[in-house]
Amino acid sequence: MRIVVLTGGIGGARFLLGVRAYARQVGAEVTAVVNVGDDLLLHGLKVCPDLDSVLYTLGGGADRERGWGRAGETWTIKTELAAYGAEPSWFGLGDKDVATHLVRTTMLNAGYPLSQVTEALATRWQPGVRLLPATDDRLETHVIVSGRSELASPALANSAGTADEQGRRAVHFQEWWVRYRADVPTHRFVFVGAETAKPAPGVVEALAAADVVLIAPSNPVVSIAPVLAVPGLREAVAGGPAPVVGVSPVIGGAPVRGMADRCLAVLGVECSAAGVGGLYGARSDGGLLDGWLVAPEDEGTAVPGVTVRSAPLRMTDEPATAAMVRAALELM
Ligand code: FO1
Repeated sequence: MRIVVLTGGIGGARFLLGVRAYARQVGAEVTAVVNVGDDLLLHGLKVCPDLDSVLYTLGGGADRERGWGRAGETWTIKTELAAYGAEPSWFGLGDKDVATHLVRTTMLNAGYPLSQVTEALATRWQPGVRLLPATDDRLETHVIVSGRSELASPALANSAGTADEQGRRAVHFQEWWVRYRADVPTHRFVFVGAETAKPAPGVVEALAAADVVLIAPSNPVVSIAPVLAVPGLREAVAGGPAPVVGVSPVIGGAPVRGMADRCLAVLGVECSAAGVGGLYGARSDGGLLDGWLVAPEDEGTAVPGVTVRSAPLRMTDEPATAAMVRAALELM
C-alpha cells in the first residue's frame, strides 16, 4: 500500500508519527508532501520550519514541549545576534537548529534543489517516510495586513513592502504568526511564487501511484493551501486515482493547536469540522475530499458529497495517532 500525506506544521509532523506507525504495522510506504510556504531566509540562512519539524519529530530530535526546533537546544547564536542588535529579534534560531540551516543553505548555494537537500538531511534523521517539499521553487506565504505602522520587518526578504493607499502591506507569514500572533487586521494570504512553481520531482508521480491520499490535520489555510497552490498539485490530488481522506484539524469548534481559527476567519470560513470540510469540498463536486474524519465531539458533521465518520482525533501518543490513521483509511 502506498500512502501519500499532504502536510505542514507541527500537527502535521505529529500526524506523520501515527502514519509511520500504522505503515509499519501493515507494510505500507509513506510519502509526505510538505508545505514550504513558511520558509524564510534569515541571516543568510534558508530556514524550512515544516520540513524541519518532520525531520526532527520523526527523527526523535524535536522539542516536544515547544513543538518546533530541537530538543536540548542552546541559544548562544541568538544571544550573540541580539548583542549586535541584529533583527529580527522575535524569531529565534537555536544553535543545533542553525547547523541544519547551514548545511541546507550550503547545499542550495552549491546548486542542489531543495528536494535533494532534504533527502541529504534525511540521511541523518532517518524519518522512515519519504519526504518531499511541495516544490523546489521559491514559494512563500505572505499576509496582507493593516493597522500597525511598524509592520513589515526590513530584516525579512520581501517583507518590507510599503503600504498602499489603504494602509495595507504584505508581511512574511512568520512575522504575522510569530511576531504578531496573528493579532492584527488581516485581509488575505498570498502564496508568493506559486504561479510559476512546479511540483518537486516525485510529487506528481507519488500521487499518481498512491493507494490513498491523506490530508493531515494541519492548518488548511497556511499549511495545506500553499501545497495545493503549486500548479498541477491540486489537479494531481483531485484528479488522481487514489481516494482522498482528510482529518479535521478542528475539534468541537477549536483548532487542536495553532491559530487555524484566526486563519479561517480571514477567509470567512467557520472554525468547525464542517467549515474546514466544506473548504476542501467534495471531490465529486470539484473539491478534494472523498472522506472526512472528524472527532466524536463533531459527530453529525455533514459535508455534501463526502463520507464523514468520527474517531478520537487527539494525537496524545503514537498508538493513538496510528489508530486515527487506521480510522481514516477505513473510510475508503
Ligand atoms: N515559533 C515561534 O513561536 N517563535 C520562534 O522564534 C520560532 C523560531 C523557529 C525557528 C525555526 C523553526 O523551524 C521554527 C520556528 N518557529 C518559531 C516555529 C514556526 O514559526 C511555526 O510554528 C511554523 O512555521 C508553523 O508551522
